[in-house]
Amino acid sequence: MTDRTLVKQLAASADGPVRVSGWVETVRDQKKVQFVILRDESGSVQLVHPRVDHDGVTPDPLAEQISALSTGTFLSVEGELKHDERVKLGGIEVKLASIEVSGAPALESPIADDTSIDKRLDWRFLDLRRPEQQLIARVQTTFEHALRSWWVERDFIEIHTPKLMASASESRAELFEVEYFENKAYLAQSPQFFKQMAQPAGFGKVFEIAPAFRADPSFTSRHATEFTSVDMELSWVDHEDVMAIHEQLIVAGLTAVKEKHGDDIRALFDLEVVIPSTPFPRIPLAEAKRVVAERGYTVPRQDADMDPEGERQIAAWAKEEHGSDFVFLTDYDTSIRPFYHARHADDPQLTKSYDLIFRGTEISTGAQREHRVDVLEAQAREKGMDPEELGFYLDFFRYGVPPHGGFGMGLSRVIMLLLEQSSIREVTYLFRGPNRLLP
Ligand code: AMO
Repeated sequence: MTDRTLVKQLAASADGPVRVSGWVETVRDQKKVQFVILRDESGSVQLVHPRVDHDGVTPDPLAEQISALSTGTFLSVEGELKHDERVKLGGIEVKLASIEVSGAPALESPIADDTSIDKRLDWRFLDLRRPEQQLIARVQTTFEHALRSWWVERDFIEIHTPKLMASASESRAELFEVEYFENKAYLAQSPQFFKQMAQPAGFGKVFEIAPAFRADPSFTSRHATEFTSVDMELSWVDHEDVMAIHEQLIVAGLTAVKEKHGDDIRALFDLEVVIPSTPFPRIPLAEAKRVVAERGYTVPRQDADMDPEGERQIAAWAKEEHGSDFVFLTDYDTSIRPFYHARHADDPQLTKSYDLIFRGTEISTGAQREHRVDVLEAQAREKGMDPEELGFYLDFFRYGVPPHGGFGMGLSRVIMLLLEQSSIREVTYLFRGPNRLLP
């Protein structure tokens, strides 16, 4: 087991004995020669066995073993690596000496590339074997790692806040309630309260990448009931500072993805990763609605957030006017923002908050927070929230607290939009929705 060579290492390896391990993609069982395409996590390679039994007399147990191989079976094989330009698949092949089958021979796969997404999700472990899916998972790893590195290099502290909570973390809507011994608990909709707690705790700058839960019954391409939330919160900033950091993080993430996977993304998805220039365009929500109206689309409720078509229209505007795939919508009305958002001193009807739109879909919300406890309490009351229930949170602001702000960003949404996938179902390792708890 120890001397396994990855398929991607074979090209640079010398001709001679090798062991490769992976799963069977295809078997071509010809009269004189047999071919197996073996795939591992790094690529695929051709295995070859010139039959010795084609005279119908000489015994050839290896040929029999190959004939019996089913697609999807995991194998470890030994053989002779040979570089040969004539081999289409990478100019190399492995002449088989022995095959060791792992586990039971694979049953026939119930899915194919063109199977519906729902059925593919039923068989997600098979669906994930596709090279496109493996690349999506690698892109996410790289993007997440680049953000984490950016933060760690700048002295941020990584926190892990509890996902079992005694109260709602965003609003009473979309809240999962669970039995908790004699009491009730709620699944965290966001790390909001506890990432803010790190500010009076004196941590200065924190981040978290963790699950968040929303009892959202919708079946859109961008909603899940459990998703990975990428969060940041830091002291001594306003919403403008948060936006400036946010765009730097996006640039860092996309630069890393382009460097590491640009060629593979081009080959598999026919896409170019574009590194956005900064600053991203910024436009107040009210003005954005006017721009969208001028483009011929009226957002149905003027007192509400942008609807999906409005988001697409303002993204088209940002692309045409500023050449940008990203746009910040700013200055949301207090009526459509949570109680903890800070408001403008000169226009208390507007919050110091923003949404970040990427290619026509919201990926993030950020804001400066209200840190004056009397104002915060009044804003909570105004939103019909019970200051009693929020007591633990309001206490964070009673014993000294710096001004602070941050954002939350949906990881799957970023990856979906980056790789132009049709749904977050395609890019989430295991999707959770109103009717999906398995696998
Ligand atoms: P918000 O509720 O806008 O803000 O959520 C932040 C981001 O999380 C993602 N998101 C979702 N992704 C998939 N499925 C869902 N059901 C879902 N809901 C949200 C989106 C969204 O932009 N506490 C604030 C953030 C902050 O101010 O720091 C919050 O949770 O990409």
